[in-house]
Order: sequence, then structure tokens, then C-alpha cells
Amino acid sequence: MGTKTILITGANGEIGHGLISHFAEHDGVKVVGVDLNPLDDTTRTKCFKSFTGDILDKRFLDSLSTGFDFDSIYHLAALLSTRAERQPTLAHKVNVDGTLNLLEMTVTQSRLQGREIKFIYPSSIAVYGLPDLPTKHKVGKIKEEEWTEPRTMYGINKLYCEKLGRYYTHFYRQLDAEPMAGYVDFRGVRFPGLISALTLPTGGTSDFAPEMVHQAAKGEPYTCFVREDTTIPFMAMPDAITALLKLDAASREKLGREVYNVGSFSPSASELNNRVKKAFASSDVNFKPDLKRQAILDSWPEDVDDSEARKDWGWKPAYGFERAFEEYLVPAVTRFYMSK
Ligand code: AKB
Repeated sequence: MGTKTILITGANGEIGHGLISHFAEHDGVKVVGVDLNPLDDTTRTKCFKSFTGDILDKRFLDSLSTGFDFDSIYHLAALLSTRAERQPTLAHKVNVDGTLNLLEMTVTQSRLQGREIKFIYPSSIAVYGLPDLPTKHKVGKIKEEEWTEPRTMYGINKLYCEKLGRYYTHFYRQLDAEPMAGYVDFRGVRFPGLISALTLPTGGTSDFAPEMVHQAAKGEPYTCFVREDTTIPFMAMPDAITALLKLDAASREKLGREVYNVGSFSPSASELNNRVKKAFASSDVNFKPDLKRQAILDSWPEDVDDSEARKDWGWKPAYGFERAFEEYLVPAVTRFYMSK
């Protein structure tokens, strides 16, 4: 099989870093990395080509599209939930109009190459909106069709873009003399909170978990903005990368849906704190809930039912809660700060 060319938007982001590092360690893939800000040197050197540009700039995307034949497009660029609440109209532009521009670019790519192009999309547990804590506890592991009533601009954006992807895959320009469906092969996963040892998220509401880990590794105190009983699903970054790659590699006929839940572990903030303290004895965490951000977290599910992903494309996390800390987070985040 020849070398694949993959476009990654949001290349400077957490998932972008992890994905580009993975591809750099494996042959057969040329990465074209794109971000609004210049890629950091480490990431840039791992890319075949990198570009600084705005996914809202159609001329920039057109110039990108004429320069490469992409096999897959990983559209990671987004404003996360907390930042999106502070800048809702900007979030809508980037998260929705930006995605629409990338979908249109995928159609152009597909017509130029005469084949279907895969569009890999990280959606989120933010598409869910549980009305209250008793319901959240009762629902437990949520299924893809349940409670998709998001209360954040980010969650609404992600849910709408899931529908956009389904439209482009199955119904795009359906009234044309020659319908144009079959150009885009949209595939998405609804990520839980992600925890990376090597990067910190910016502007997420699930950020309390990675922030707690990194502050402890730095030997610095951390004021946690959630209640101790707060429980949402999380995933170690290596598993998030695996999920995207396995979904990309799955044969289309195996996929019964466009978007899948993927899960790993669902600790409470108190359980996270206890595990962090076991790893970093000097950890100093105090809980001071931000009631507004807390309300967002209380609307997100305790856990996700990812049986569809396991059945259709063999999803299985490698890192449960204990292994994520013992074999990934603690050794890697310790090394990371010792090298500083
Ligand atoms: C956020 O907190 O906004 C994201 C997410 C859960 O999608 N990390």
C-alpha cells in the first residue's frame, strides 16, 4: 500500500500533538499539519508539510486542496466547551462554519481524485444534556441516542456537525440532477475528557482532571473547580489516538452509524485526587466548585455505553483508570517535568 497523505487541522492541539507523534513513528503516512498558530518546532518537524492558516479562510483551504491529494482528513480544530461559552459566536464560526468549509473541501478533494475521502471527526460527550443529577445517576452508561440535548454552544456545535457529516455522506445536494452523495465518508467518535501526559488542554470543562495531574507533577497546589463527587468519563490520550486510527481503518460496510461513543474509565474527582496523591505525595488539591462550570459537568453523563464501537470496529481501550496512571500518566508526566 502506497504512502497516505493525511490532513490534520488543529495540529497544535492536544489530539493533534498525539496523532502527529504517532504518524511520525510509523511509515507510510505523510502528515499535512494546519493550525491557526504556527506549529511548535517539535510538531512541525514531524509533519511532511505544515501551514499556518484559518479554517474560516476559504482561499487558504482552496490553496491547500490544490496542493495535495488527501486520503483522510482529521478535522480536530475547535473551541472547547468553556471557551465556547465565553465566546459563543466565535465558537459557532470556528466549530460549525469551519467544519462546513472542511466538508466542502472534502467534496472538492473527492471530485478531483474520483474517490470517497474519509473525514474523521472528534465529537464529544458534550452533545449529551442530562436534566439533573438523579437522571444522570439513573442513566449511568449513556447510549448514543439518549439525551442528546446539549446545554453548551460547544455541545450544540458538535451535535450539529455530526448531523452535517451524515448529510454530506448520504444526502448531499440530493435534488441535483446527479446527486453528489458518496464523496464524503464521515466518521466520528464522541470523546470523553482526555488526559495527556505531554500537553494540557485549554478551554475545556473536563480540564480539571489533566490540570490536577499536571499541577501535582509540578509540585504546585491546585484549586479544583468541581465538586468531589463529580463523575464523567475520561480517556488516556494514547487510547484517543487509537480510537481515531481504528475508526479510520474500519471498512465502511462494518459501520452501522456515523458517530460512536468511546469510553475508558469514569472516576469521581475525589477518586482522581486520591490516585494523584498516591502518585505524587506532595499533591495539594483543594475543591472550590465553580457553580456555573459545575452545572455543565452535571449535565454530562457519568459514563458511556461504547458497545456499538466495540461491535462494529473492534474498539477496546488499552488503559483503564489504574493502568492509565501506573503505566502512562505518572511515568510520562514525571519525565516531562523533569526534562524542563
Ligand atoms: C471539553 O471539556 O470541552 C472537552 C470535551 C469533554 O469535549 N474536553
